[in-house]
Amino acid sequence: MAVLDQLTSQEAMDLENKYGAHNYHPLPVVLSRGEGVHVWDVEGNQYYDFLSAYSAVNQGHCHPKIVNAMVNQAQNLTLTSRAFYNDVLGKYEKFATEYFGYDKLLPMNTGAEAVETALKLCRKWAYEVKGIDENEAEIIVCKNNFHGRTSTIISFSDDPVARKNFGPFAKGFIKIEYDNLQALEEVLENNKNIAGFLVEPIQGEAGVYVPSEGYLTKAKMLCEKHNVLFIADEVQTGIARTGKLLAVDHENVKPDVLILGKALSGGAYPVSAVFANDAIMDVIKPGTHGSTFGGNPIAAAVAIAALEVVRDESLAVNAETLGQLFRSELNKYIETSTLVILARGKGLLNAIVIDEDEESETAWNICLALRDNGLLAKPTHGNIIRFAPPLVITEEQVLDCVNIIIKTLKQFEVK
Ligand code: IF1
Repeated sequence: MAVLDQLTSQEAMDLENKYGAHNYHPLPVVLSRGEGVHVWDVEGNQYYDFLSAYSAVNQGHCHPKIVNAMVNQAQNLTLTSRAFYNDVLGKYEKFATEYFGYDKLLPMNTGAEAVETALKLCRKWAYEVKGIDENEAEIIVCKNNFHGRTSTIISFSDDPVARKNFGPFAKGFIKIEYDNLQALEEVLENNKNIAGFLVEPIQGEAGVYVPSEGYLTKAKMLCEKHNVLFIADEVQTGIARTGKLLAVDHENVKPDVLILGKALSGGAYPVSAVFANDAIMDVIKPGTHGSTFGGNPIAAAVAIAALEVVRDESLAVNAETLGQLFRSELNKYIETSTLVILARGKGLLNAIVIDEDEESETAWNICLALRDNGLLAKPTHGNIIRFAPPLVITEEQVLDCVNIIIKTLKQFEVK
C-alpha cells in the first residue's frame, strides 16, 4: 500500500490498531479534513466537532490566519533550538505577556511539559525566595485533578488507570478535596513547607466540575496570606473556552503562575507556556530548564496568530453567549428527561450527566449515535459526555446541534 493511497475508515483503524500502541480507545470515526466547526471523515461524511481536540481547536479547524502564519514561518525558519536567538520568539513573548498581563513567559510545547515547568519553577522559588529548606517543599493539589501524563504528574493523580504499575511515584504533593476551602486552609495553617497550590479553575477530566462561586478568589487570598504560589492550570479552560479569556477572570483572580497550552496554538501545533512575574520567573537561570522545541519560530508565529484570532473574533463573548443558549436549550429538555440528570459548565465547556453508574456503556453508545447523527463528542467516565465545540460556532449552528443532541438522547430514554 502506497503511503498516499486514500484509505477507507476500516483500513485506517486497522493500521492504527496493528502498528500503534493501544494507549487510546478512539470513537470509530476516521477524520481527514477540518474547517471551522466541522470535520469530515474519509468517506466524506460531515460532522460537528464537539470535542475540539479537548479544547485545543477553540479558533476552529484550519483557521486560515493561523495556517498562513504557520506556512509562512515554515518556509523561512522552523527551528534553531535555544542555543541561538530567533527573530520571532521575542515578538511572541512581548505579545503574549502583554495579552495575559505578566512580566515573562517560559515557552514549552505540551500541556504536561508546562505543568512540569510550573512545578519546577514553584519549587525553585520556594527554596530561593521563600526560604524553605532544600527538598522539603510541598505542593498542594486537588483530588480528581488532571494535569497530564508525565511520571511526576501522575504521582499526584488519583485515576487508578493513569497510575497503575507506573510507580514509584514522586513525593512532595499534598492532595486535598477540590472546591473545599477549609481543607486548603487546614493544610496551609499546619505546614510551613507549602510552596504552591496547583488547581484547575474548572476540573475538565473530572467531568467539567465547576467549583462554587468565590472558591478561586478565596483560595487565592489564602495562598497570599501564607506566601504560597497560586498556580492555575488553564491548559483546558484558558483562551476563551469558558466565556472569558481565562476561567479565573470570572472571579478576577490573578494567578501567580499561569499555565497555558492547547488553544494557545489553535490546535495547529504543540505550544504551551508558563507565565509569571519577574519576582518568580527570575529564579530560572541559564541551564536550569529548557526544551529543544520550546519557543521555536513556528510555535511563536502560530501562537501570535492564534491569540489574535481569539481577540479579533471576540471568541470569549461568543463562548459566553452561546454557552448560555446551549445550556438553557438543553435544560428545557432535561427537565422532562429520565435519562439525563443535568447539564453543567461555563461558556462552551459543558457536560451532561447520564443517570447511570460510571461503568455503564450508555454514554459511549450515545456518542456512537451522535456520530451517526453528525456530531462528535466523547464520554468522560462512563456517564458523562463533554460538549466543547470550537468557539467560532454560530447561534444557528448551536441550535442545530442542540436538535441533534436531543434527537439522539431521545433514542435512549427509557420509555
Ligand atoms: C489525553 C482529559 C481533556 C489538561 C489540563 C494539562 C493537560 C491537560 C487541565 C496536559 C490535558 C487532555 C489530554 C488528553 C485528554 C485531555 C483531557 F480528558 F483528560 F481531561 F482535555 F479534557 N492540564 N488534557 O486538561 O496537556 O500534555 O496533553 O498537552 O489524551 O490525555 P497535554
